Amino acid sequence: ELKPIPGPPGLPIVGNIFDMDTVTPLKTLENFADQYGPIYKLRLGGREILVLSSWELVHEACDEKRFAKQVSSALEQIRNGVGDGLFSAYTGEENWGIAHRVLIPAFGPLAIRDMFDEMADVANQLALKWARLPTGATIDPSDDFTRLALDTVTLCAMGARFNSFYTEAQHPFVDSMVDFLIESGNRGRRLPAMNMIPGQATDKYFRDIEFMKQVANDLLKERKENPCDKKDLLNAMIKGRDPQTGKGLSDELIVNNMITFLIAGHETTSATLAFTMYNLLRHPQKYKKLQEEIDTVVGRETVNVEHLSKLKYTAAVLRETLRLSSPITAINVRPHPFNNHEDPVLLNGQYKVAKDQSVVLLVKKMHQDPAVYGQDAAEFKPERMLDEEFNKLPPDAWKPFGNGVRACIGRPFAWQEMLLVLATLFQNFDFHMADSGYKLAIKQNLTIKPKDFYMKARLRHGLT
Ligand code: MNH
Repeated sequence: ELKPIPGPPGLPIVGNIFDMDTVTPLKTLENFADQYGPIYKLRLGGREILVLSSWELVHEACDEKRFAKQVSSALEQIRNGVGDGLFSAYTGEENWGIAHRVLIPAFGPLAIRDMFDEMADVANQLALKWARLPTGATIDPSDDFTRLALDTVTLCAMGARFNSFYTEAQHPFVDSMVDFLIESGNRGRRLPAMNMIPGQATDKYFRDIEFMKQVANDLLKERKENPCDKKDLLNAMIKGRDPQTGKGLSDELIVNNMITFLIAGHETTSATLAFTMYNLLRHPQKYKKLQEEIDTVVGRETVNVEHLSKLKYTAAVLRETLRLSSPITAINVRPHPFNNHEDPVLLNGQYKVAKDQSVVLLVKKMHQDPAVYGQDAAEFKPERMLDEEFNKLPPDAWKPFGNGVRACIGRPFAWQEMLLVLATLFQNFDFHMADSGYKLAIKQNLTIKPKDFYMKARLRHGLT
Protein backbone atom coordinates (compact mmCIF):
# COMPACT_ATOMS: atom_id res chain seq x y z
CA GLU A 1 0.00 0.00 0.00
CA LEU A 2 1.40 3.41 -1.00
CA LYS A 3 2.09 5.96 1.69
CA PRO A 4 2.20 9.74 1.22
CA ILE A 5 5.68 11.23 1.64
CA PRO A 6 5.75 13.96 4.29
CA GLY A 7 7.67 17.22 4.04
CA PRO A 8 7.68 20.90 4.93
CA PRO A 9 4.99 22.78 2.99
CA GLY A 10 7.05 25.63 1.45
CA LEU A 11 5.88 28.47 -0.82
CA PRO A 12 4.53 28.56 -4.39
CA ILE A 13 7.25 28.52 -7.13
CA VAL A 14 10.27 28.88 -4.80
CA GLY A 15 9.23 25.87 -2.72
CA ASN A 16 11.46 25.35 0.31
CA ILE A 17 14.31 27.62 -0.77
CA PHE A 18 13.71 30.01 2.12
CA ASP A 19 13.58 27.13 4.63
CA MET A 20 17.21 26.35 3.92
CA ASP A 21 19.88 27.70 6.22
CA THR A 22 22.04 29.60 3.71
CA VAL A 23 25.29 29.07 5.64
CA THR A 24 24.84 25.43 6.70
CA PRO A 25 22.12 23.81 4.55
CA LEU A 26 23.07 20.48 6.14
CA LYS A 27 21.54 21.71 9.39
CA THR A 28 18.17 22.21 7.70
CA LEU A 29 18.28 18.77 6.09
CA GLU A 30 19.10 17.12 9.42
CA ASN A 31 16.42 19.07 11.29
CA PHE A 32 13.79 18.09 8.75
CA ALA A 33 14.84 14.46 9.14
CA ASP A 34 14.24 14.75 12.89
CA GLN A 35 10.89 16.37 12.22
CA TYR A 36 9.56 14.40 9.23
CA GLY A 37 11.39 11.09 9.53
CA PRO A 38 13.68 8.96 7.34
CA ILE A 39 12.01 9.97 4.05
CA TYR A 40 10.69 13.42 3.26
CA LYS A 41 10.32 15.66 0.23
CA LEU A 42 11.52 19.17 -0.48
CA ARG A 43 11.18 21.52 -3.43
CA LEU A 44 14.39 23.34 -4.31
CA GLY A 45 15.39 25.25 -7.43
CA GLY A 46 12.17 24.15 -9.14
CA ARG A 47 12.86 20.44 -8.48
CA GLU A 48 11.31 18.06 -6.03
CA ILE A 49 13.81 16.00 -4.07
CA LEU A 50 13.46 13.11 -1.67
CA VAL A 51 15.77 13.01 1.33
CA LEU A 52 16.57 9.58 2.82
CA SER A 53 18.31 9.12 6.15
CA SER A 54 17.62 5.64 7.50
CA TRP A 55 19.90 2.72 6.74
CA GLU A 56 16.99 0.69 5.36
CA LEU A 57 16.04 3.27 2.74
CA VAL A 58 19.60 4.33 1.87
CA HIS A 59 20.55 0.68 1.42
CA GLU A 60 17.76 0.26 -1.11
CA ALA A 61 18.77 3.40 -2.99
CA CYS A 62 22.36 2.06 -3.16
CA ASP A 63 21.15 -0.74 -5.43
CA GLU A 64 22.90 0.20 -8.67
CA LYS A 65 20.45 -1.72 -10.82
CA ARG A 66 17.66 0.57 -9.73
CA PHE A 67 19.39 3.86 -8.91
CA ALA A 68 22.34 5.78 -10.34
CA LYS A 69 24.33 8.88 -9.43
CA GLN A 70 22.62 12.14 -10.27
CA VAL A 71 24.66 15.20 -11.10
CA SER A 72 22.53 18.08 -9.88
CA SER A 73 22.60 21.30 -7.86
CA ALA A 74 26.16 22.20 -6.74
CA LEU A 75 27.74 19.28 -8.60
CA GLU A 76 26.04 20.26 -11.85
CA GLN A 77 27.45 23.77 -11.42
CA ILE A 78 30.90 22.29 -10.80
CA ARG A 79 30.68 21.07 -14.38
CA ASN A 80 31.18 24.73 -15.38
CA GLY A 81 34.76 24.23 -14.21
CA VAL A 82 35.61 20.56 -14.65
CA GLY A 83 32.97 19.31 -17.11
CA ASP A 84 33.13 15.56 -17.62
CA GLY A 85 35.84 14.95 -15.01
CA LEU A 86 35.24 11.75 -13.02
CA PHE A 87 33.46 13.41 -10.11
CA SER A 88 30.98 15.50 -12.10
CA ALA A 89 30.47 13.27 -15.17
CA TYR A 90 26.88 12.32 -15.94
CA THR A 91 25.78 8.71 -15.62
CA GLY A 92 26.56 7.06 -18.96
CA GLU A 93 28.88 9.80 -20.25
CA GLU A 94 31.52 8.12 -22.45
CA ASN A 95 34.47 10.07 -21.05
CA TRP A 96 33.67 8.88 -17.54
CA GLY A 97 34.16 5.27 -18.66
CA ILE A 98 37.41 6.02 -20.50
CA ALA A 99 38.95 7.97 -17.63
CA HIS A 100 37.66 5.48 -15.03
CA ARG A 101 39.18 2.44 -16.75
CA VAL A 102 42.48 4.21 -17.46
CA LEU A 103 42.78 5.49 -13.89
CA ILE A 104 41.65 2.47 -11.86
CA PRO A 105 45.11 0.83 -11.89
CA ALA A 106 46.82 4.18 -11.30
CA PHE A 107 44.80 4.54 -8.07
CA GLY A 108 45.26 0.89 -7.09
CA PRO A 109 47.01 -0.32 -3.92
CA LEU A 110 50.37 -0.97 -5.61
CA ALA A 111 50.51 2.43 -7.28
CA ILE A 112 49.56 4.10 -4.01
CA ARG A 113 52.33 2.24 -2.18
CA ASP A 114 54.80 3.71 -4.66
CA MET A 115 53.62 7.18 -3.63
CA PHE A 116 54.55 6.61 0.02
CA ASP A 117 57.88 8.44 -0.04
CA GLU A 118 56.41 11.55 -1.58
CA MET A 119 53.51 11.49 0.86
CA ALA A 120 56.03 11.21 3.70
CA ASP A 121 58.00 14.14 2.27
CA VAL A 122 54.97 16.40 2.65
CA ALA A 123 53.92 14.95 6.04
CA ASN A 124 57.43 15.69 7.32
CA GLN A 125 57.19 19.27 6.09
CA LEU A 126 54.10 19.68 8.26
CA ALA A 127 55.82 18.14 11.28
CA LEU A 128 58.82 20.40 10.73
CA LYS A 129 56.61 23.46 10.53
CA TRP A 130 54.89 22.64 13.83
CA ALA A 131 58.18 21.74 15.49
CA ARG A 132 59.56 25.17 14.65
CA LEU A 133 56.62 27.20 15.87
CA PRO A 134 57.26 29.31 18.96
CA THR A 135 56.22 27.59 22.21
CA GLY A 136 52.48 27.89 22.78
CA ALA A 137 51.70 29.01 19.23
CA THR A 138 48.17 28.43 18.02
CA ILE A 139 47.67 26.06 15.09
CA ASP A 140 44.80 26.22 12.61
CA PRO A 141 44.56 22.51 11.72
CA SER A 142 42.10 23.01 8.84
CA ASP A 143 44.46 25.46 7.19
CA ASP A 144 47.60 23.35 7.63
CA PHE A 145 45.86 20.11 6.64
CA THR A 146 44.60 21.86 3.51
CA ARG A 147 48.17 22.81 2.62
CA LEU A 148 49.28 19.25 3.36
CA ALA A 149 46.56 17.56 1.31
CA LEU A 150 46.94 19.90 -1.63
CA ASP A 151 50.73 19.59 -1.72
CA THR A 152 50.39 15.81 -1.43
CA VAL A 153 47.97 15.42 -4.30
CA THR A 154 49.89 17.78 -6.62
CA LEU A 155 53.17 16.04 -5.84
CA CYS A 156 51.96 12.43 -5.96
CA ALA A 157 49.50 12.83 -8.81
CA MET A 158 51.29 15.35 -11.01
CA GLY A 159 54.87 15.54 -9.83
CA ALA A 160 54.54 19.26 -9.09
CA ARG A 161 55.36 21.04 -5.85
CA PHE A 162 53.07 23.76 -4.54
CA ASN A 163 55.33 24.11 -1.46
CA SER A 164 52.48 25.62 0.55
CA PHE A 165 54.39 25.33 3.81
CA TYR A 166 56.92 27.86 2.60
CA THR A 167 54.54 30.73 1.98
CA GLU A 168 52.28 32.77 4.25
CA ALA A 169 49.30 32.63 1.89
CA GLN A 170 47.99 29.45 0.35
CA HIS A 171 48.74 28.83 -3.32
CA PRO A 172 46.50 31.16 -5.43
CA PHE A 173 44.92 28.03 -6.94
CA VAL A 174 43.32 27.41 -3.53
CA ASP A 175 41.63 30.83 -3.42
CA SER A 176 40.20 30.32 -6.87
CA MET A 177 39.10 26.79 -6.08
CA VAL A 178 37.47 27.70 -2.75
CA ASP A 179 35.58 30.63 -4.31
CA PHE A 180 34.62 28.45 -7.27
CA LEU A 181 33.19 25.79 -4.95
CA ILE A 182 31.29 28.31 -2.81
CA GLU A 183 29.78 30.01 -5.85
CA SER A 184 28.91 26.62 -7.40
CA GLY A 185 27.00 25.86 -4.19
CA ASN A 186 25.20 29.22 -4.35
CA ARG A 187 24.32 28.74 -8.02
CA GLY A 188 23.01 25.25 -7.27
CA ARG A 189 20.53 26.58 -4.75
CA ARG A 190 19.20 29.39 -7.00
CA LEU A 191 16.46 29.14 -9.57
CA PRO A 192 18.18 28.56 -12.95
CA ALA A 193 17.02 31.93 -14.34
CA MET A 194 18.80 33.77 -11.54
CA ASN A 195 22.13 32.31 -12.66
CA MET A 196 21.73 33.93 -16.10
CA ILE A 197 21.87 37.43 -14.65
CA PRO A 198 25.32 38.89 -15.38
CA GLY A 199 27.25 40.59 -12.60
CA GLN A 200 30.43 40.68 -10.56
CA ALA A 201 29.85 37.31 -8.89
CA THR A 202 29.42 35.63 -12.28
CA ASP A 203 32.48 37.40 -13.74
CA LYS A 204 34.62 36.34 -10.78
CA TYR A 205 33.25 32.79 -11.04
CA PHE A 206 34.36 32.39 -14.64
CA ARG A 207 37.70 34.11 -13.98
CA ASP A 208 38.37 31.58 -11.19
CA ILE A 209 37.60 28.76 -13.61
CA GLU A 210 39.99 30.20 -16.20
CA PHE A 211 42.73 30.47 -13.59
CA MET A 212 42.33 26.87 -12.40
CA LYS A 213 42.44 25.67 -16.02
CA GLN A 214 45.55 27.69 -16.64
CA VAL A 215 47.36 26.18 -13.65
CA ALA A 216 46.38 22.65 -14.73
CA ASN A 217 47.28 23.33 -18.37
CA ASP A 218 50.71 24.64 -17.36
CA LEU A 219 51.37 21.44 -15.38
CA LEU A 220 50.28 19.32 -18.34
CA LYS A 221 52.42 21.30 -20.76
CA GLU A 222 55.42 21.09 -18.45
CA ARG A 223 55.09 17.29 -18.28
CA LYS A 224 54.68 16.96 -22.04
CA GLU A 225 57.79 19.07 -22.62
CA ASN A 226 59.72 17.10 -20.01
CA PRO A 227 58.49 13.53 -20.37
CA CYS A 228 59.48 11.07 -17.66
CA ASP A 229 58.42 7.58 -16.67
CA LYS A 230 57.23 8.40 -13.19
CA LYS A 231 54.22 6.20 -12.46
CA ASP A 232 51.78 8.89 -11.44
CA LEU A 233 48.24 9.87 -12.35
CA LEU A 234 49.32 12.47 -14.88
CA ASN A 235 51.44 9.99 -16.85
CA ALA A 236 48.65 7.43 -16.62
CA MET A 237 46.30 9.94 -18.23
CA ILE A 238 48.78 11.05 -20.89
CA LYS A 239 49.90 7.56 -21.89
CA GLY A 240 46.98 5.34 -20.91
CA ARG A 241 44.61 3.73 -23.41
CA ASP A 242 41.18 2.48 -22.42
CA PRO A 243 41.21 -1.33 -22.78
CA GLN A 244 37.55 -1.29 -23.82
CA THR A 245 37.48 1.40 -26.53
CA GLY A 246 41.19 1.80 -27.24
CA LYS A 247 40.77 5.53 -26.74
CA GLY A 248 43.05 7.83 -24.77
CA LEU A 249 42.20 10.97 -22.81
CA SER A 250 42.11 14.29 -24.69
CA ASP A 251 44.06 17.21 -23.21
CA GLU A 252 40.75 18.76 -22.19
CA LEU A 253 39.70 15.61 -20.34
CA ILE A 254 43.10 15.40 -18.65
CA VAL A 255 42.79 18.99 -17.43
CA ASN A 256 39.24 18.36 -16.21
CA ASN A 257 40.48 15.40 -14.21
CA MET A 258 43.58 17.16 -12.87
CA ILE A 259 41.41 19.92 -11.40
CA THR A 260 38.98 17.26 -10.19
CA PHE A 261 41.75 15.51 -8.23
CA LEU A 262 42.86 18.80 -6.70
CA ILE A 263 39.28 19.56 -5.65
CA ALA A 264 38.15 16.07 -4.60
CA GLY A 265 41.50 15.07 -3.19
CA HIS A 266 42.19 17.79 -0.68
CA GLU A 267 39.06 19.18 1.02
CA THR A 268 37.81 15.76 2.01
CA THR A 269 41.17 14.57 3.33
CA SER A 270 41.95 17.76 5.22
CA ALA A 271 38.45 17.88 6.74
CA THR A 272 38.74 14.27 7.91
CA LEU A 273 42.09 14.98 9.55
CA ALA A 274 40.75 18.12 11.25
CA PHE A 275 37.68 16.25 12.61
CA THR A 276 39.98 13.45 13.76
CA MET A 277 42.06 15.89 15.80
CA TYR A 278 38.89 17.38 17.25
CA ASN A 279 37.48 13.97 18.20
CA LEU A 280 40.72 12.83 19.81
CA LEU A 281 41.12 16.02 21.80
CA ARG A 282 37.53 15.71 23.02
CA HIS A 283 38.12 12.09 24.07
CA PRO A 284 41.41 11.88 26.00
CA GLN A 285 41.06 8.11 26.57
CA LYS A 286 40.82 7.44 22.85
CA TYR A 287 43.67 9.88 22.22
CA LYS A 288 45.83 7.93 24.66
CA LYS A 289 44.97 4.60 23.05
CA LEU A 290 45.85 5.91 19.60
CA GLN A 291 49.15 7.37 20.71
CA GLU A 292 50.07 4.17 22.54
CA GLU A 293 49.39 2.18 19.40
CA ILE A 294 51.59 4.47 17.33
CA ASP A 295 54.33 4.28 19.98
CA THR A 296 54.14 0.48 19.97
CA VAL A 297 54.02 -0.01 16.19
CA VAL A 298 56.26 2.83 15.02
CA GLY A 299 58.14 3.97 18.13
CA ARG A 300 61.04 6.23 17.21
CA GLU A 301 61.53 4.69 13.77
CA THR A 302 60.82 6.66 10.64
CA VAL A 303 57.28 5.77 9.61
CA ASN A 304 57.29 3.27 6.74
CA VAL A 305 54.58 1.69 4.64
CA GLU A 306 54.66 -1.59 6.61
CA HIS A 307 53.75 0.23 9.82
CA LEU A 308 50.50 1.55 8.41
CA SER A 309 48.56 -1.70 8.07
CA LYS A 310 49.37 -2.50 11.70
CA LEU A 311 47.71 0.68 12.97
CA LYS A 312 44.36 -0.98 13.67
CA TYR A 313 43.09 1.42 16.30
CA THR A 314 44.20 4.45 14.30
CA ALA A 315 42.23 3.10 11.32
CA ALA A 316 39.20 2.63 13.57
CA VAL A 317 39.53 6.26 14.71
CA LEU A 318 39.47 7.39 11.09
CA ARG A 319 36.46 5.20 10.28
CA GLU A 320 34.57 6.48 13.31
CA THR A 321 35.40 10.07 12.41
CA LEU A 322 34.19 9.48 8.85
CA ARG A 323 30.99 7.98 10.25
CA LEU A 324 30.12 10.91 12.51
CA SER A 325 31.49 13.70 10.35
CA SER A 326 31.42 12.46 6.75
CA PRO A 327 32.95 15.47 4.99
CA ILE A 328 30.73 14.74 1.99
CA THR A 329 27.48 14.72 3.90
CA ALA A 330 25.18 13.51 1.13
CA ILE A 331 25.25 11.83 -2.26
CA ASN A 332 22.61 12.24 -4.94
CA VAL A 333 20.97 9.50 -6.97
CA ARG A 334 17.88 9.07 -9.16
CA PRO A 335 16.08 6.03 -10.58
CA HIS A 336 18.50 4.49 -13.07
CA PRO A 337 18.02 6.25 -16.42
CA PHE A 338 18.86 3.15 -18.51
CA ASN A 339 18.29 0.06 -16.41
CA ASN A 340 14.98 1.01 -14.99
CA HIS A 341 12.01 -0.61 -16.66
CA GLU A 342 9.42 -0.30 -13.96
CA ASP A 343 7.63 2.93 -13.30
CA PRO A 344 7.00 3.89 -10.59
CA VAL A 345 10.08 2.87 -8.66
CA LEU A 346 9.18 2.00 -5.13
CA LEU A 347 11.11 2.33 -1.93
CA ASN A 348 10.20 -0.15 0.78
CA GLY A 349 7.25 -1.10 -1.44
CA GLN A 350 5.60 1.94 0.11
CA TYR A 351 6.93 5.13 -1.39
CA LYS A 352 6.63 6.05 -5.03
CA VAL A 353 9.69 7.59 -6.69
CA ALA A 354 9.15 9.29 -10.05
CA LYS A 355 11.49 8.39 -12.95
CA ASP A 356 13.35 11.70 -12.85
CA GLN A 357 13.08 12.21 -9.11
CA SER A 358 16.17 13.46 -7.28
CA VAL A 359 16.98 11.36 -4.26
CA VAL A 360 19.41 12.66 -1.66
CA LEU A 361 21.09 10.05 0.51
CA LEU A 362 21.85 11.97 3.68
CA VAL A 363 24.79 9.78 4.57
CA LYS A 364 25.92 11.70 7.63
CA LYS A 365 22.48 11.30 9.23
CA MET A 366 22.16 7.67 8.13
CA HIS A 367 25.46 7.03 9.93
CA GLN A 368 23.60 7.63 13.18
CA ASP A 369 20.72 5.26 12.52
CA PRO A 370 20.14 3.52 15.89
CA ALA A 371 18.92 0.43 14.00
CA VAL A 372 22.55 -0.12 12.92
CA TYR A 373 24.67 1.75 15.45
CA GLY A 374 22.51 1.41 18.57
CA GLN A 375 21.38 3.95 21.11
CA ASP A 376 24.90 5.35 21.47
CA ALA A 377 25.09 6.09 17.72
CA ALA A 378 25.88 9.77 18.35
CA GLU A 379 28.92 8.97 20.48
CA PHE A 380 32.53 8.76 19.31
CA LYS A 381 33.54 5.14 19.95
CA PRO A 382 36.33 3.96 17.65
CA GLU A 383 36.13 0.46 19.21
CA ARG A 384 33.02 -0.22 17.15
CA MET A 385 35.09 0.30 14.00
CA LEU A 386 37.87 -2.19 14.72
CA ASP A 387 38.15 -4.67 11.83
CA GLU A 388 36.04 -7.40 13.38
CA GLU A 389 33.11 -5.09 14.21
CA PHE A 390 33.52 -3.08 11.03
CA ASN A 391 33.32 -6.18 8.84
CA LYS A 392 30.09 -7.19 10.55
CA LEU A 393 28.25 -3.99 9.62
CA PRO A 394 25.32 -4.49 7.25
CA PRO A 395 26.01 -3.48 3.61
CA ASP A 396 25.83 0.27 2.90
CA ALA A 397 25.80 1.19 6.60
CA TRP A 398 29.10 3.10 6.27
CA LYS A 399 29.21 5.24 3.12
CA PRO A 400 31.62 8.17 3.57
CA PHE A 401 33.26 7.27 0.23
CA GLY A 402 30.04 7.07 -1.77
CA ASN A 403 28.50 4.19 -3.66
CA GLY A 404 29.25 1.55 -6.30
CA VAL A 405 31.05 2.49 -9.52
CA ARG A 406 30.77 6.16 -8.60
CA ALA A 407 32.39 5.67 -5.21
CA CYS A 408 35.63 7.47 -4.39
CA ILE A 409 38.50 6.38 -6.65
CA GLY A 410 40.95 8.11 -4.28
CA ARG A 411 40.10 6.07 -1.19
CA PRO A 412 43.38 4.08 -0.93
CA PHE A 413 45.27 7.30 -1.62
CA ALA A 414 43.47 9.18 1.15
CA TRP A 415 43.72 6.23 3.55
CA GLN A 416 47.48 5.90 3.22
CA GLU A 417 47.95 9.64 3.51
CA MET A 418 45.78 9.98 6.63
CA LEU A 419 47.35 7.03 8.47
CA LEU A 420 50.81 8.31 7.64
CA VAL A 421 50.02 11.83 8.83
CA LEU A 422 48.49 10.66 12.12
CA ALA A 423 51.44 8.35 12.78
CA THR A 424 53.93 11.13 12.04
CA LEU A 425 52.11 13.69 14.17
CA PHE A 426 51.37 11.59 17.25
CA GLN A 427 54.81 10.06 17.18
CA ASN A 428 56.31 13.52 17.53
CA PHE A 429 53.81 15.75 19.30
CA ASP A 430 51.38 16.07 22.16
CA PHE A 431 48.32 18.13 21.31
CA HIS A 432 45.92 20.33 23.23
CA MET A 433 42.88 22.34 22.28
CA ALA A 434 43.72 26.04 22.15
CA ASP A 435 40.41 26.74 23.91
CA SER A 436 39.33 23.85 26.13
CA GLY A 437 35.77 25.22 26.09
CA TYR A 438 35.56 24.99 22.28
CA LYS A 439 32.16 23.76 21.10
CA LEU A 440 32.13 22.04 17.74
CA ALA A 441 30.73 24.24 14.99
CA ILE A 442 30.54 23.27 11.33
CA LYS A 443 31.66 25.15 8.27
CA GLN A 444 29.96 23.90 5.15
CA ASN A 445 31.22 24.23 1.61
CA LEU A 446 31.33 21.32 -0.83
CA THR A 447 32.41 19.45 2.30
CA ILE A 448 32.04 20.18 5.99
CA LYS A 449 34.88 20.91 8.38
CA PRO A 450 35.23 22.12 11.99
CA LYS A 451 34.83 25.88 12.25
CA ASP A 452 37.17 28.08 14.33
CA PHE A 453 38.89 25.02 15.79
CA TYR A 454 42.43 25.69 16.99
CA MET A 455 45.00 23.61 18.82
CA LYS A 456 48.54 23.62 20.18
CA ALA A 457 51.36 21.17 19.63
CA ARG A 458 54.31 20.35 21.86
CA LEU A 459 57.27 18.28 20.69
CA ARG A 460 57.65 15.06 22.70
CA HIS A 461 61.34 14.72 21.88
CA GLY A 462 63.60 15.67 18.97
CA LEU A 463 61.78 15.30 15.66
CA THR A 464 62.01 11.69 14.43
MN1 MNH B 1 36.83 11.13 -3.16
C1 MNH B 1 34.25 10.52 -5.32
C2 MNH B 1 34.68 10.97 -0.53
C3 MNH B 1 39.48 11.50 -1.01
C4 MNH B 1 38.96 11.61 -5.81
N1 MNH B 1 34.85 10.83 -2.98
C5 MNH B 1 33.93 10.59 -3.99
C6 MNH B 1 32.62 10.41 -3.43
C7 MNH B 1 32.74 10.54 -2.08
C8 MNH B 1 34.13 10.80 -1.79
C9 MNH B 1 31.62 10.47 -1.07
C10 MNH B 1 31.33 10.15 -4.21
C11 MNH B 1 30.62 11.45 -4.52
C12 MNH B 1 29.28 11.31 -5.20
O1 MNH B 1 28.66 10.24 -5.19
O2 MNH B 1 28.81 12.30 -5.76
N2 MNH B 1 37.03 11.26 -1.14
C13 MNH B 1 36.02 11.13 -0.24
C14 MNH B 1 36.57 11.19 1.11
C15 MNH B 1 37.94 11.33 0.98
C16 MNH B 1 38.22 11.37 -0.45
C17 MNH B 1 35.75 11.09 2.39
C18 MNH B 1 39.03 11.43 2.00
C19 MNH B 1 38.91 11.14 3.27
N3 MNH B 1 38.87 11.52 -3.37
C20 MNH B 1 39.78 11.57 -2.36
C21 MNH B 1 41.10 11.73 -2.91
C22 MNH B 1 40.95 11.78 -4.28
C23 MNH B 1 39.54 11.63 -4.56
C24 MNH B 1 42.38 11.82 -2.11
C25 MNH B 1 41.99 11.94 -5.37
C26 MNH B 1 43.26 11.97 -5.22
N4 MNH B 1 36.64 11.08 -5.20
C27 MNH B 1 37.65 11.33 -6.10
C28 MNH B 1 37.12 11.20 -7.45
C29 MNH B 1 35.75 10.88 -7.32
C30 MNH B 1 35.49 10.81 -5.88
C31 MNH B 1 37.91 11.37 -8.72
C32 MNH B 1 34.74 10.62 -8.43
C33 MNH B 1 34.77 9.15 -8.79
C34 MNH B 1 33.82 8.79 -9.92
O3 MNH B 1 32.66 9.21 -9.88
O4 MNH B 1 34.26 8.09 -10.82
